[in-house]
Amino acid sequence: MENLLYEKSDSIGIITMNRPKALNALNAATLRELDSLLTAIASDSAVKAVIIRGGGEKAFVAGADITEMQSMSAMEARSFGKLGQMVFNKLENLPQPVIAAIHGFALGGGCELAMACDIRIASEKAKFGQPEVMLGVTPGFGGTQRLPRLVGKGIAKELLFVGDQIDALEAYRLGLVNRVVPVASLMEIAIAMANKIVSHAPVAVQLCKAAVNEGMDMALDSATAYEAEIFGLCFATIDQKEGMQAFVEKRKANFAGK
Ligand code: CO8
Repeated sequence: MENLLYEKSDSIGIITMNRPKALNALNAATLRELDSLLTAIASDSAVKAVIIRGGGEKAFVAGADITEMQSMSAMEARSFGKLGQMVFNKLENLPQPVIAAIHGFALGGGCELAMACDIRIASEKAKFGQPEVMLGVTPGFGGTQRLPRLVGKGIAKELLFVGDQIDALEAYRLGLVNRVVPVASLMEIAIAMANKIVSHAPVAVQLCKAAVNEGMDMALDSATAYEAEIFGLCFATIDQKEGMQAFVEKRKANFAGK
């Protein structure tokens, strides 16, 4: 891959957005690489959690690639937007939980990438924003939809219309990120969280993710009915038997992921 790095550390897959000279801006080639990588990760049962981070010192991702978009026709821009949306939807619905470890700029498509992850951990130096209106465009990789779902309609509209950058503490206050941590500890804390997640029953974690993602788009009675189905499904796993047996025997569970 030209624009991404991928490494596996135990059962954690670590994706690094790797165009630091362009502050990891998302061009079509990067989105296609991410698409292929996510397809591979989705079917890799050895990977139980994923972390996405930005390469270099300055940025998580500073947006979609403006130089590539500059001369696009309306139809080309529409296809580019659809490519980004497809990849971010795939990321959001990846079976494994995904943590964004965000340092530096997460602007435009970078903020949209972070919002498609399950959990966002920001360094104290991270900056967030949807500055698209300053370029004469709207967000196009799901930002107008995921931002209000995370922070509410009014705050989302302010961020979208005003376009200001906000710092990590403000992003935390608004519910855009889960935690703010010192720059030097960002990856250590992200990996510790991922390790804690992977120590639990992987099928149960994946079903929790599916329940939240699917249920949020349903009426409450349908969503709770869906929850009952997947709760029942857990009892078809070896891990449910092991988890409850271990509790009764007062020992640590040893999950097989089945
Ligand atoms: N695209 C392309 N190149 C970029 C981008 C970007 N989004 N951001 C930074 N770069 C490049 C710069 O051009 C520069 O390149 P070079 O060294 O060759 O001149 C290099 O990265 C370093 O950037 P700066 O020199 O500007 O660094 P500063 O520290 O001075 O500033 C900023 C950092 C504030 C992050 C500044 O680079 C900036 O404002 N970047 C653009 C941020 C932005 O507007 N992002 C939103 C882009 S639009 C978008 O994401 C829409 C998504 C949906 C698309 C749907 C398509 C249909």
